[in-house]
Amino acid sequence: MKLYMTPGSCSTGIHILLEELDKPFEAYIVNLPAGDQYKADYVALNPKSTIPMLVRDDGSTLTEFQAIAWWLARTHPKAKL
Ligand SMILES: N[C@@H](CCC(=O)N[C@@H](CS)C(=O)NCC(=O)O)C(=O)O
Repeated sequence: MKLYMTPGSCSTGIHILLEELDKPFEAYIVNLPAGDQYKADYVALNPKSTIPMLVRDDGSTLTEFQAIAWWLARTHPKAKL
C-alpha cells in the first residue's frame, strides 16, 4: 500500500495505524505548503487535493481519514485497531 501524507498533519494518524499492521507500506510526502496537492499527478489520483490518501494493493484509492481507518481495521482484524 502507499500512503500519501504530510508529516505533522491529520494524515499522521493513518501513518500510525499502518505502522501497527504487520505489512510493509510506502509513505509519500505531499508538501501541502508548496501546493503539491494541486499538481496534476496528485489531482489525477485524488481530485479532492487532500491528504491522507491510501492507494491499496489493487491500485484503488481511498480518501477521508475515517474511511481509511475503518477499512484498515476491517481488513486487518488481527491488528485489533
Ligand atoms: N475530510 C478529510 C479532510 C482532509 C484534509 O482536509 N486534510 C488536510 C490536511 S490535515 C488537507 O489535505 N488540506 C489540503 C490543503 O490544505 O490544501 C479527511 O477527513 O480526510
